[in-house]
Amino acid sequence: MFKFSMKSDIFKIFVAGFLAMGVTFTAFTASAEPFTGLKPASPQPNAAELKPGLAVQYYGAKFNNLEELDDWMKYDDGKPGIPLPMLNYHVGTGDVLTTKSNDFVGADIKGFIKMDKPGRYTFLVHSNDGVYLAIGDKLIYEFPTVHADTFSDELVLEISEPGWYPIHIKYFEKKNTSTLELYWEAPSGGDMDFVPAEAFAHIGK
Ligand SMILES: [Ca+2]
Repeated sequence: MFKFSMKSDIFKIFVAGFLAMGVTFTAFTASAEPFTGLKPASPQPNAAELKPGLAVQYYGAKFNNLEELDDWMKYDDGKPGIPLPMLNYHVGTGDVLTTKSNDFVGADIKGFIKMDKPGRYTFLVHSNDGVYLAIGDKLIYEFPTVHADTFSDELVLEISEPGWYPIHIKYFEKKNTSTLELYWEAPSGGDMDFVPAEAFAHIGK
């Protein structure tokens, strides 16, 4: 996608400029380190028990940050929602995820993501409002407060063991527009694009 290659090219020019000036990039190089040590689901889920998409539990309340959602979830079991086939919600002021509400939604999203080849997976999260993302029991990204549509930096995951990994997302939409998107570029190649529906599953009843 033009948008992403543009971002990466500007970043390279920016870094090259500073390197030419003799500036070292401790912070930048550290943030570019891949996430490793992710834990695949153990045992791996049985194909017969898997249903498409990610399971979601909804909490209808006004949240200003993820901490408020965490506190709320201790006292409210929430309501199960229609599973999310994939994370491609960029709906403006429309309904949030699979709810019939356009504001004041908290969501606890769980399931599995299939990374079927070893190697590097580069993810991007696009969010509005707060989001927390853990894969393989490791925190990958967090933007805990209210914000307009924002892309994460590139989040590189390096795995040696292919298979299903647990994925856990906490998300809330306070007001106005809402967005929750997850993109990846898999080691098999291809462009940065939405993580496809076939890479998501949850254990259904
Ligand atoms: Ca919003």
